[in-house]
Amino acid sequence: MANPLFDTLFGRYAGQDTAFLHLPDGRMITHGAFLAQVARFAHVLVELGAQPGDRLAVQIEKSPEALAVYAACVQAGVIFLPLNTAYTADEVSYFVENSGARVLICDGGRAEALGPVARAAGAALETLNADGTGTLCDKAQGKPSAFETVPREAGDLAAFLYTSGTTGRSKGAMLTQTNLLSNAEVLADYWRFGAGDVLLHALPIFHTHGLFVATNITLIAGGSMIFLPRFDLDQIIADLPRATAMMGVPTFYTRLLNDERFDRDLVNHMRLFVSGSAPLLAETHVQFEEHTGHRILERYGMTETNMNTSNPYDGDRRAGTVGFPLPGVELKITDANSGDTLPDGEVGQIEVRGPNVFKGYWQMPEKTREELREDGFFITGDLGMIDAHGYVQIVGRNKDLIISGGYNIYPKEIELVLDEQPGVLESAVIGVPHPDFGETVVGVLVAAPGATPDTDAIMEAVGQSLARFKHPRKLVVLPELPRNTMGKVQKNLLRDAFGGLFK
Ligand code: MLC
Ligand code: AMP
Repeated sequence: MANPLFDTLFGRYAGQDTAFLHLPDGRMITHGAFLAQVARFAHVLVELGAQPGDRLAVQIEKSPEALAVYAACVQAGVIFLPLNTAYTADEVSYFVENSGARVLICDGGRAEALGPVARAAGAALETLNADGTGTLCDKAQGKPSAFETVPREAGDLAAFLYTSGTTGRSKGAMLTQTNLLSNAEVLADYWRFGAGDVLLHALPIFHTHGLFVATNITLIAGGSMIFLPRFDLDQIIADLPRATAMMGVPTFYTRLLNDERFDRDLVNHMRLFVSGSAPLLAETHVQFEEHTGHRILERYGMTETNMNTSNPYDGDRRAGTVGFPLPGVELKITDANSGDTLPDGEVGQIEVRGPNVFKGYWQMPEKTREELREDGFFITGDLGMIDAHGYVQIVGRNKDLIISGGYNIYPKEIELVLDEQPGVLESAVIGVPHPDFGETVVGVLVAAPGATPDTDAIMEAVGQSLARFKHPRKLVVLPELPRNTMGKVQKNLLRDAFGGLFK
């Protein structure tokens, strides 16, 4: 095949009038119409000077056109780099600079703030608004509705997804065509997706879950999606009757369970509910089944690896587990010090290998070597075990990471900002249980000698540089941080002390 990812996901639909996207305003976009838009965008990318292998960064609202930009990149051989819409200009600046992006596409409302970012990085700036207007669409008008697909090898890069690290610096995970394609093929089969499926899609499309898992699977299977701009309870309740499947983070399911309109009758016809990106509490799993008769299918993945494990479609979907390694994926539990494989039942670090595992971190060979072994096993940073029935259980993390509503937050990044604030000697950022987001952020500050930190001013400063979802929901001031004999901050003690704040 000339361009395996494009040909398999998109190219085969050219000219077909089958349903692809159902939109909240009642419009339906066919596969053929979508493909024509993709081709027009691909012509614009070429006009903007984007060559195969160049990076194109986007910070745009979810829309059919936004999805078409992803497909246009695949068709033109350009590496797609989606960014969370909540990121501040400071944050976007790092990603554009670090990736050496040739083009940055943003919402019109952000063009003024991001203009200097694009200029400083030598990137072309275009706009694409939530309603499909903007300079990108202006330029696409009148372009041909067919584009000669740029040939790509299976091992060529298709996307960069940035993921933060324990040092606070984000790393660009390089994903190949094979990484994406192999995983979509396996999952569509494992979860029995078919042309009759209508996926209720309320996830953002700048992360693995909404972009690759949900979208690529639907495309492989020939199904369609109810494509919602965001998770809105009223809209979800209204659309569930015409869906067959839904994918979400645990917050989706706890919010649904808290709504009295969400009952057995509403979802009797549904084929599948999938949860991932964060731990689904066993009690949510049980409550969901009692309430609806459906067992949520929980799976486990990462930006670097796509999906690794899944509970079975037909067999027993067990609460508190993430199921079995997917076909083609090897998973082992190892001792963090020796790297030796541990027997079933023992807790250790989770390592995975397979065609789903990324190629490495962009321009960070040392980081890549630390996490991706020479034999192809990737050290996930998650701690887990394989139980007596072969199910994988995740029991914790070997990395200092908070997952709030499915978004990853690295404490170090926030601590670096807090430490710089006037009156602050040092800080520690922890995750504590939260009824809606699963976990949320608490910042613990120690005052500089004789100073009283102004927490309101500090929150304002944090808001300047960090996305809203990373902001501490509470700042507390302590005389000192608990440390062990090695001088390491004992975050577990802080979590014990403040774990009840949001209960
Ligand atoms: C929004 N806010 C969040 C937040 N989302 N704060 C913390 N954590 C989050 N996840 C902020 C808002 O800016 C707002 O700020 C306030 O919290 C309340 O907003 P809301 O209206 O209640 O939030 P909402 O817009 O409904 O968003 C919540 C959400 C969303 C859970 C629907 O965060 C979401 O779609 N999450 C999915 C993330 C995801 O796709 N992860 C997959 C990663 S891929 P204010 O100013 O109003 O207080 C991956 C690999 C894998 O991990 O395995 O899949
Ligand atoms: P990300 O960096 O956004 O790709 O997040 C990946 C991380 O999310 C994993 O390393 C896990 O810690 C976590 N994760 C994903 N799915 C699950 C799950 N089903 N249960 C527990 N944690 C999960």
